[in-house]
Amino acid sequence: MSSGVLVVVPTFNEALNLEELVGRLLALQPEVDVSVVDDASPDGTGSLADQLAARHTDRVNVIHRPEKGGRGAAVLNGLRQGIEGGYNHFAEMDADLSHLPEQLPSLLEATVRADIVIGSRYLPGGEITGWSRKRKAWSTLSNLLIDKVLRLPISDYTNGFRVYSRKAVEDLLAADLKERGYISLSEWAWVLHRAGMTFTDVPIRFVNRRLGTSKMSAREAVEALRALFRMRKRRSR
Ligand SMILES: Nc1nc2c(ncn2[C@@H]2O[C@H](COP(=O)(O)OP(=O)(O)OP(=O)(O)O)[C@@H](O)[C@H]2O)c(=O)[nH]1
Ligand SMILES: [Mg+2]
Repeated sequence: MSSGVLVVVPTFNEALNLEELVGRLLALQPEVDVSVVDDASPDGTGSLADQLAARHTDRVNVIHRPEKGGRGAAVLNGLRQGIEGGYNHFAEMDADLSHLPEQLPSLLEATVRADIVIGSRYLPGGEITGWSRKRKAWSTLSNLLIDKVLRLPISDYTNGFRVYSRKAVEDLLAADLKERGYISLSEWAWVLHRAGMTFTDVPIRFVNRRLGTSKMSAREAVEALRALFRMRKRRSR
């Protein structure tokens, strides 16, 4: 049984990024283990992940899901398995190297002051590199909109670079979660805040993906907006 840190990495078509990401994660101090959750990526990410797991049997694990089922649902799968594996802290991050593995230790250090540590692009010292002005504006706007509805003590609702305590993940797994896509990040923060969990955020540098393509689609964006209104309804009950 492990007592360390498990990093859950959701993947869909990330074959061009995964090997570098896993290599950089395995080089970190303190050591972390990695769980790749792949949704039957047509580009072979799943078999690449299997090869990495075979190379690092005790540190890399792969979960294969039969079809693309959303970033949030994939991460939840990895967290569930990690709880069974006995880990004490759980990180989640994107596979496309937008989240720098080398910044994970600063998130882990902050676990002394809160149950959930959020890597934030919007704190002083945080930054986004490589995004067009339009994309930055959209991200800022959606963050403001979500904050208007949820009003949580966090500065970045949509960045999937986070660390959770074991207790936070246990609460999450017991909660009535409705969302599966990117908006899960906001739903989880909301649910955990209601459960009395504490939050802190740490500035991070977000680097636009250089390889592979975005899975964020207009459909995901519309679904996220719908989800936000569902949460507003649930909040007023
Ligand atoms: N397992 C799984 N992973 C997913 C799914 N959708 C997205 N991902 C992964 O979630 C992470 C974030 O997705 P991205 O496509 O990078 O989304 P984004 O960061 O908003 O978009 P870009 O800035 O263009 O990269 C990546 O590691 C994706 O491979 C999904 O349905 N299932
Ligand atoms: Mg990305």
